[in-house]
Amino acid sequence: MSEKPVLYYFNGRGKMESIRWLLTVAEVEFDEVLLTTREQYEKLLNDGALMFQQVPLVEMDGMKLIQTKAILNYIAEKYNLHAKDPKERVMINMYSEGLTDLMEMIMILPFTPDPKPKLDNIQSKAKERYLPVYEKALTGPVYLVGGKLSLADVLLVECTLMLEEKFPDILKDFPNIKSFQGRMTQIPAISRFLQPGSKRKPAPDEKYLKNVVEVLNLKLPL
Ligand SMILES: N[C@@H](CCC(=O)N[C@@H](CS)C(=O)NCC(=O)O)C(=O)O
Repeated sequence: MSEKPVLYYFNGRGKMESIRWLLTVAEVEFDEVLLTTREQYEKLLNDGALMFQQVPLVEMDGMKLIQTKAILNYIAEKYNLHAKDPKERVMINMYSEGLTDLMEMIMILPFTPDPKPKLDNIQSKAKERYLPVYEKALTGPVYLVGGKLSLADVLLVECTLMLEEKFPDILKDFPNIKSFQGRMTQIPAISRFLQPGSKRKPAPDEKYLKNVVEVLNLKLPL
């Protein structure tokens, strides 16, 4: 098995993108196997690599890791991006879950027949339910939990950039989050990740959608 983690996923963001972000912030180099054909996916299934017949799959430390949250937690624990005690851990997990809920709403948009009402719903949920929580948590502190960089911070910067792609002004009433985003994007590893040519994936397009549908044999709408 390779020394570097190997990420098996589509050539797009989806559920793997947060894992790419976290490895990047941990300054861990990784390789990717991009799934472009049904045959590649069937091979993984036939080899027994996918415990629940789903990707993301990350080969790392001699293990075949699946389930996005489990993978994120493993990487965060290993690279000192998680908590130092159970109370901090539960806070990091609570903040992280909120962000993954919000990002999943955005993630499934391209697979939805009529995205406009969904988009409006995401915007109001983001403004009224989610962003106020992070705005308040960042009144004073530099990081969300425990005075140090954690998984929750990495997901927050990813999520804010994703939101701004859809709603460019969305952070205008959230100055603490905006300055947090400014600080985070100056971290050298993140700044490199945001440059063209990095392993960061672009927002989903028709080609990505078609690829996922073919590889997974999906019946749309989901
Ligand atoms: N709870 C899992 C869900 C993974 C998941 O839904 N993966 C999709 C691709 S993003 C998949 O492999 N779907 C195929 C299937 O469920 O048969 C996780 O978070 O990793």
